[in-house]
Amino acid sequence: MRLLRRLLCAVVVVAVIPLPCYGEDKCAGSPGIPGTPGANGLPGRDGRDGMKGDQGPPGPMGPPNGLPGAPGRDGLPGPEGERGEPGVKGDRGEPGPQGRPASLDPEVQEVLSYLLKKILHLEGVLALEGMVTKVGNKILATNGKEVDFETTRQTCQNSGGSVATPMNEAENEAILGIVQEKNRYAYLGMKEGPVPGEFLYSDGSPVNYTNWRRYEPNGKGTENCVEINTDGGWNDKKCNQYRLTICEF
Ligand SMILES: [Ca+2]
Repeated sequence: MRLLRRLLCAVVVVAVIPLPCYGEDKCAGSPGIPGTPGANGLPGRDGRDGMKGDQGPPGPMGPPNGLPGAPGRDGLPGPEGERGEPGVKGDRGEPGPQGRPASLDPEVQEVLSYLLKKILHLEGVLALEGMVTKVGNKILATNGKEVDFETTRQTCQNSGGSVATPMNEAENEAILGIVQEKNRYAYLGMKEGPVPGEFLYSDGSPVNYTNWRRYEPNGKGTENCVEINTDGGWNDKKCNQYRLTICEF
């Protein structure tokens, strides 16, 4: 009987799981064969309600003879339209109360004084940079370009000035300074009048300061403009030559 049990034990161990047996009298137990499943129990109680699901896709369009739905909500504002035509000009307003003359208004005088000071500073800076030459109340400036007399006149006028016109020796020297620096002759702001040899300022009045070179003017009506040379002397010259533009302000 003991032999039979030992044999059975060995068979089960080899057949199922190699559990250690180590030749003991009692062998460790091995798992049995699973039993057959039991019959289904009764249905459980209903669970609690789940969470609300997502909104479903829109349904298919209804038949064409259905009633129109309610109007939708307003859309987003559209882009800005084009500017409209200007309106009709309004009537002129009543004139305001009369102010004080500028000469008596201390505020105006203060502003003028401030501006004058600023302008003098700017003139000083421009002179320091060699961009203008100050002589008396005049400011002389050149753009470095050489053009004929008419272009010189227009250029100076467009800049708010006029062609440099020496009215005395100091002004002639100041113009000469620019002429020598650029080493170019320049036209002066005067032209020959109807009488040959008589030269006039741009306002038609006769020239009353001159610095003619020796034997000049000699054009006798054929050289209607005046140039200043690099020695400071004047020469009557045709007006279509290219000369350095020097304006005065
Ligand atoms: Ca001449």
